[in-house]
Amino acid sequence: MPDELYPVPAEWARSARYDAAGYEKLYGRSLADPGSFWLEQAKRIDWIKRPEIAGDWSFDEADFHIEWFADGKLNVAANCIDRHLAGRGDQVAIIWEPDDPSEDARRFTYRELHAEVCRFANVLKSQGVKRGDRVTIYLPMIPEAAFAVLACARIGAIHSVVFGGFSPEALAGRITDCDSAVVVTADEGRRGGKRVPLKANVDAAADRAPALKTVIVVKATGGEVAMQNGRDVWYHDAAAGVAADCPVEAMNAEDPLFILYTSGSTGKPKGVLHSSGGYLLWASLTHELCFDYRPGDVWWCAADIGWVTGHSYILYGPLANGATTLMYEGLPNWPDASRIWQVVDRHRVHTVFTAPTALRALMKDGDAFVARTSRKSLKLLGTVGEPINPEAWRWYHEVVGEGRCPIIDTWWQTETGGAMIAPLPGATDLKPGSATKPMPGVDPQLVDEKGTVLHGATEGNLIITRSWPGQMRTVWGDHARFFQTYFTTYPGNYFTGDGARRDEDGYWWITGRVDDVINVSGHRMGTAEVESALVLHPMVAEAAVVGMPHEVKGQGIYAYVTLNAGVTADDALRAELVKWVRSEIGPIATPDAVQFAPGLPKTRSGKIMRRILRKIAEGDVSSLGDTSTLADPAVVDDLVANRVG
Ligand code: 6R9
Repeated sequence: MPDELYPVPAEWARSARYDAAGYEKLYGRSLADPGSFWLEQAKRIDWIKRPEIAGDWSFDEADFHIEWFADGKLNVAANCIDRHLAGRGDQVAIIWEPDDPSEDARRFTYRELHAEVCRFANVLKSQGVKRGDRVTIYLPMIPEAAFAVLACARIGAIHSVVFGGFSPEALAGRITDCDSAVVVTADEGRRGGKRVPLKANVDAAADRAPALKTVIVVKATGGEVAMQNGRDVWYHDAAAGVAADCPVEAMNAEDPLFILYTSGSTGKPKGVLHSSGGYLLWASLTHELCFDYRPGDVWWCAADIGWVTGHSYILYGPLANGATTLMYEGLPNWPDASRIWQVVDRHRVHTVFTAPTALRALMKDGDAFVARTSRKSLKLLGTVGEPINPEAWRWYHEVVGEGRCPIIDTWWQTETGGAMIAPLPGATDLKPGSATKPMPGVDPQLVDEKGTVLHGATEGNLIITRSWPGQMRTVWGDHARFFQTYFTTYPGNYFTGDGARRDEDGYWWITGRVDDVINVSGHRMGTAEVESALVLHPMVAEAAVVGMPHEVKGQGIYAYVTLNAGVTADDALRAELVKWVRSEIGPIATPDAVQFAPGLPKTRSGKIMRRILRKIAEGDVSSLGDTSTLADPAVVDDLVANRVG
């Protein structure tokens, strides 16, 4: 059966920067002559010193290095703010929509953003932050989150944003790993009418994070918090004494811009490190290509700043492009399932960029919540974070976009800095569920288990054969792990950890992770991370965690737990373990099912056979495959008999 095809709407074909031929030409040039192609692209950035070299890299072990525009100098914050002051200083840069819809939105022009960021930068400096220092940002989705991030970029400090949903334990680990002496937080966060005790979480984390010396606290809700003398500083007090102007630091293109921790297939989150020049170029270029952003458009990426999507597409990409970017404090379905579309109407949003999990949740609540809003301002819709099922795609297209807005499904990763495979609205005919075609400079290939490159329409593991400017540069503090994780499975290539299919039209379909990472509501969770949390519980002897299909989250977390001898397995303990994991990692790691397992299926060499555990969690017990290599095949019968759900 041929795939459903949604051709480029005539209006987009006419008006967009690139049509199909334009894209092919751009892509062809990017691969044929990368040196001159990327130096030309680099002109979209304001350089303090213009680079004369583009990419200089090798994925081979003997000569492993990745550099882009290494002789260039720039300041990322100046690119996102200062360079717009002359032409669009009075244009709104950030629209902030509060959690509570009865409150007024706030708007900051580029000129106001400049003053706010300078002030924040001066506060950081007054607290001793210098170029190269790490600053942990643990804030809700309030304007100060944007100011803090950009203030770091302005003075050359490296920010590490930690999602506000992470536990004190997870926060402490991230502060310690990058040796960050300063944390920026708020009294409390607000989401869906509920308060999140951010400052109290920092207090709890501080006991386990000896590196931490200073906590800068933004007053967001006015909630009661304990301030520790000599360590804690109210932001508004510190800001009262500083100037609203702060010179920019001239950074080398390869200087680090930020660290963002992400789950991998081993227990400890990796500090993904991004560069200044290459990253900014990638965020800005992909924002323009995928969303054909035009001056005056209101752009809304409905992610949280705590994830890479928020970094690249709420802040860096759109602001580098002089956009009006909307920041939303709350949840997509609060107070009800029409909130997103109400916000669209309230601010005349042109593009919404969100995750399939949010769409599936809204879809469940029914079309009436959408239909009661106008959405006339919308001209483009985007998705990111996980494969979008065609049903959700069609709902987004028909019900939300009333058939007129192309759906831009962007495949990428924390590691890639920005979109890697995605359609261009004026160039690419769409197929629901396919991320379609690669961005300029991106050369994806499929390989089999042995690393043999596969040709034509087929399925395999997804590798990227060459470097691109937005590629991560290292794992903070562990360069060997960077090489080991991404470049040893298929030597000479970057391994994404994803599986994919390429169809007869050369379209790419991402099929999901092929490693021990699961994707819960568009968020990455390492199964090993959840296992480590479970075995910390005094009653747990062993744990194995796998993904299971989940109607809204995409994947849910299914945990098999072996208890210590003599411990009684009951529902109270099950509930306690779920709570335990939430408090160890955070609500995003909440197990959806906990099965008590007297034994786990292991090979004679002691390796847990996850393939079998996955099948049982999926409910697919008729095809467990060969279990004869197990040390004790009988455990499988028990697991099947006591399956949860
Ligand atoms: C940006 C982001 C990365 C993993 C990635 C893949 C999955 C992201 C996707 C997608 C299918 C898409 N993923 N976008 N799968 N289609 N459009 O999500 O980064 O949190 O690091 O997750 O998410 O499995 O490997 P990150």
